[in-house]
Amino acid sequence: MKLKAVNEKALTNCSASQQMLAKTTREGVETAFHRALKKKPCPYGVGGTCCRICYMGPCRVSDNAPGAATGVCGATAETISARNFGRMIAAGAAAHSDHAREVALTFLAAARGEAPGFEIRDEEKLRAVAAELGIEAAGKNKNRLAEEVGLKLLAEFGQQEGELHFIRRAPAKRQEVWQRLGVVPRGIDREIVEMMHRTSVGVDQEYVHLMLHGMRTSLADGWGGSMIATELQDILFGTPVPIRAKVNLGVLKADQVNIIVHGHEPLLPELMVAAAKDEELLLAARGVGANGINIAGICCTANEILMRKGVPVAGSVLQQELAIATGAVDAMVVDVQCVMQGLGTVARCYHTELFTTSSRAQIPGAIHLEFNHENGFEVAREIIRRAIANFPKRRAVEIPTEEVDLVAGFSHETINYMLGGRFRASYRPLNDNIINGRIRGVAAVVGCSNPRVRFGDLHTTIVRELIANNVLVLVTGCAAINCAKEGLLIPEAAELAGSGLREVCEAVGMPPVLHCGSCVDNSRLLVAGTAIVKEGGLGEDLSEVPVCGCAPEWMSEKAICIGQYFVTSGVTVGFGVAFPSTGSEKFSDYLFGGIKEHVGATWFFEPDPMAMARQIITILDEKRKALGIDV
Ligand code: CUV
Ligand code: SF4
Repeated sequence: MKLKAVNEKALTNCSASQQMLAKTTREGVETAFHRALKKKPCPYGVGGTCCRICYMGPCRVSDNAPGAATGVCGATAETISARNFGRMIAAGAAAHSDHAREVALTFLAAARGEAPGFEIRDEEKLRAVAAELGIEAAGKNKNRLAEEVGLKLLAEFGQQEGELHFIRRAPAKRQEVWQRLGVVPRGIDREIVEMMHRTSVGVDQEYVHLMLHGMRTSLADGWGGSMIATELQDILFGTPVPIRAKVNLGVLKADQVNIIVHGHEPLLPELMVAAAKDEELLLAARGVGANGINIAGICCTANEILMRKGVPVAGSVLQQELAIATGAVDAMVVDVQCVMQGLGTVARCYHTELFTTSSRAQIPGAIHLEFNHENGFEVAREIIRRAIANFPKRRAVEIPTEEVDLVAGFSHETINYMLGGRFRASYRPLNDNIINGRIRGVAAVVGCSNPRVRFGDLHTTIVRELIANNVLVLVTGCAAINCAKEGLLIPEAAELAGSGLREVCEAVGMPPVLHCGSCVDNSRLLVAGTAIVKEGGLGEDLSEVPVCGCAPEWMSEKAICIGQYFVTSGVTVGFGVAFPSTGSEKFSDYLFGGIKEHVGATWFFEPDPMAMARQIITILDEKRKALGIDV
């Protein structure tokens, strides 16, 4: 395909990606960046007021278009945008929670000895979670106990009545807010199903009422599905501790068999990392002239195995096609979520073999080798064998040299231990530093990247501004990877911080930007925020603590669900790019304002990164003032 020249520098701040964009353009290989330039978003859809839920329509409505104020059924812009928003929350919750379900099933199989290659690694965390769930641990070995924990958490998916267990982790005051609003989730699947029902034609048509259920569904993710995924993965693979690694396309090696693992569930990737050390496979690799087997990650799969194993990260979501374009990827292994169909086409332009591995996802042009917990090791070895056989077929190889150091592994447990020091793990020092003003507050910068905005630039611009103003930054997902590529995730980055934050970072030896993991690990941020509240001195609820969240380059429905569970938990959240309520003034007024009366926090929309950073700082300062600690 002949492609029009693109301005690589305008598309991203990442030089390795710029280089690959020039290469793909030259070679006529279309990527998401090229397609985004050709396709403009639908003006109704972008504001959330395109309704496709029945065939009296589809209807596109607008607050201010004469004659287009309602759909055929009479639905108003606020109803339509709230319904669409609710469905985005449901889809996001479904994605995270179905990931969690798969992990729970593998966890259970591992406990029963039915999942070769998997075992219960973090017994300490297992015992802590069991105690929380009220499971009697005395006299039980770890597998027996894990079986009970697995069964108990698995039951929360299909639970019809009652409350999800981890809701009780939240500050007492926050739980009262949820009780009062009637938004405590009963069962994970139930809330998602009810959201789909309520938003089908002719059911719930009052936007605030719809959003109350949106809140309940989001909580079923944040304090349900996502939290279950994080906790069980920690027990199964180990709770992350600080670890050094490398990031960007330069982690691909010209002289090694390169295999990229991409997607979300760390199950098969964990086995692949282990299998890549197999002597027999290494010998086979040498047989085709390769000096080793190099596994690297993309997207949240990358974050998972980075956090626990220090596996190098090739890039974030918008680099999936660009990685293949290096010509040096012998196999790419994907499972679920954020995997572009375009990979199939790009892979065909090079020698890369693309493998789909989940029973839930296939892509035209990919080889489907299904993973389940019984055959995991064989699938891992088979893929590596095929990647080795593929190695001699490389052509048009050009690997960017960018390969940057980072430190990851900041679980809640790590933060507790690291800040508390050797003698007593605690959040006290963090709280004290917030109270004395060395740290102004804590901001979470999370979420995807989106070719509609300059890739990576928004994340890093915001983060630089925040740390310069003494805001401690926690990152997850693709935002974390993009910040790592700019060298913001090493202790030396403390030089870029304001004097207060810098002092704290240097005393502890930590970076000013802490990588807390994948998207499901945003649940770690809820736990960390709660630990700050419980430590004392900064209010009694998450809505009082100087914390704020943002996803400036978001694109996924999952991001909306995450944003909503933060807001429902009392943390104000800013999004960039565009916002799917702006087609309705009423619904926007609620999300950006009225919702505060319900949960003590709001959404805000701000596409400009510097303005976003300033907005976050303003919010933190307001919280400080309310607490009487403004300095
Ligand atoms: Ni789950 S959801 S693009 S990989 S952060 Fe990355 Fe993170 Fe968004 Fe997807
Ligand atoms: Fe149109 Fe109403 Fe049907 Fe939506 S539900 S497509 S607004 S008629």
